[in-house]
Amino acid sequence: LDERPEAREHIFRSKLPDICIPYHMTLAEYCMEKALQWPDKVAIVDGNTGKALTYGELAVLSQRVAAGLMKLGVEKGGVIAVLLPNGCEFVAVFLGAAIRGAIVTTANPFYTPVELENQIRVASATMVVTHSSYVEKLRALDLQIITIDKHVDSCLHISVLFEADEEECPIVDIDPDDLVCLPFSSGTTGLPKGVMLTHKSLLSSVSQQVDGQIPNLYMTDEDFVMCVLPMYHIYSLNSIMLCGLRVGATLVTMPKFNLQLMLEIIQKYKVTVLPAVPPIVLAMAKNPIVLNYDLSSLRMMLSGAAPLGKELEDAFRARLPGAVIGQGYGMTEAGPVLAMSLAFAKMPFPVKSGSCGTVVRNSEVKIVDNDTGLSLTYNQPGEICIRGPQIMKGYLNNPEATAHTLDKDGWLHTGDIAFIDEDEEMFIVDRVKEIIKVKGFQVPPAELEALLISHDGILDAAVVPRKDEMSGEVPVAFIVQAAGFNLSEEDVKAFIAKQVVFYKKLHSVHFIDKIPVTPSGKILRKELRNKL
Ligand code: 4UW
Repeated sequence: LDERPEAREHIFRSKLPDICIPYHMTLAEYCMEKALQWPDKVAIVDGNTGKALTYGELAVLSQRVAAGLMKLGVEKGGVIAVLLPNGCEFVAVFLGAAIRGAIVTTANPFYTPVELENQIRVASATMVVTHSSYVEKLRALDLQIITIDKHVDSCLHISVLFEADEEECPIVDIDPDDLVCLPFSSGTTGLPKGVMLTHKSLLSSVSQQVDGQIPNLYMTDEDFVMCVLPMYHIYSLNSIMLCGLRVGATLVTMPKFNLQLMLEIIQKYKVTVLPAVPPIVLAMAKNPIVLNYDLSSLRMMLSGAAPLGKELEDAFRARLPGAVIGQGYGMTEAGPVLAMSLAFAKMPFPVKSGSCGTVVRNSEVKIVDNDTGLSLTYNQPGEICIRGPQIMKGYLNNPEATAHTLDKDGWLHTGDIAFIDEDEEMFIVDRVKEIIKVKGFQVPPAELEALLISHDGILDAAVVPRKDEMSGEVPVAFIVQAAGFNLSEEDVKAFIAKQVVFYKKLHSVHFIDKIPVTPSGKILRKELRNKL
């Protein structure tokens, strides 16, 4: 009997050769390595205002931020929350913190005070950089607040960072396994957790996408990359911001999505790369106003963070045949990119609509049958597991959740069900985890269920996804009402709506007698989904 692991496991790899990843570098050094070659090139331009920052300016600004953070007492390993819309402030603070050896936790600025408090507490952040309009939401927390726009009482102003002396930029001994970023994700189950991403994780993920002789995601210093997806989400942070800087592209930022504005900006700046989520692909493929713009500069459209149907991909192709469309597949815990379409490679491969890509280089993927634990071969659906230098170190202060997701052999279990065909293309067909994806945003059912049962009139609750043409999925609740209460659907919706960010709002509420559970007490989510 052949006892070697490779004899027992079917492992999938990229069709491109592995590359040499410069693990010894820090993330900031790596992303700004070539900045000196093009100091006068624009690194970031605000698509609305035209305000621009060159690579040379960004390099100096991030050194100033590092110096300023040190002066303010932020130590190596200290955690800073960044609560900002897309723009040069986000990028400079992120890089500056990385140079300082600090860790950035990113969150949606539209989060409610309760959502923010949870994350800031779990992350042990001591400082937040934000816009003056969000300060009131943070007042109750014990935090040093820095505002990027106007001065606000008892807060510092961003000038303490941006006008610090770059000569005082600290030289910090950073290990590749030191943390640099702490995004939050609920993973396969439960509440949002801090995902420990190290310098090595993010650097590896960027390298797997854009480095080497035949990059998988071929972007160059001639590209103008649309940055409309929020930088606080790992997709934009990694595949737009960090990849864009690494190759010397110009990031064209927008603080929030607006189709018409985005089209104007693509036309005006001759944007070449458009990373998007399925609702944006839908708009590009179907909305008539798209036809009023000259979009001939667009050469590449990426979709990710949620499933993109084959029909939609084909509709986009028919409308904009000059642009290559394809998908990437990411998960915060996976650092984040697991697979990327080889249509984006420097030497592109033919690909099929509906595929979420081929596993990235320097990584292994296996597809596991969750009943038998065996790894499967071509065309057999099972849970995707990935192993490589890019995956997370674990969940912050949560060994139990970490052990549930990362096994002893170093495999990350994604909770996504997929098969891989003979051309090494991956197709996601289902999800065995709880998470609901609304326009690519995570909505953790456990969070909504906890809020629901905190209501005196609700005995038990379960939240599951319902398919939705515009958003992909939306959360809906099943409720067991307490005796003596007469709650309406609207009462329950309103109760949740005031406590959560807009995309977590409930779309419908169904009253039932009992939430179906397994003998061990786990909610039978599939049964509820089938009721819809
Ligand atoms: N098809 C179907 C997909 C797909 C998908 C993700 O919020 P998270 O943790 O993370 C993300 C990251 C997405 C991403 C990052 C970088 C990148 O280049 C890229 O593609 C261009 C995408 O979404 O949610 C993770 C979960 O989201 C689902 C899947 O369930 C995954 O576990 N998901 N991408 N193409 N589903």
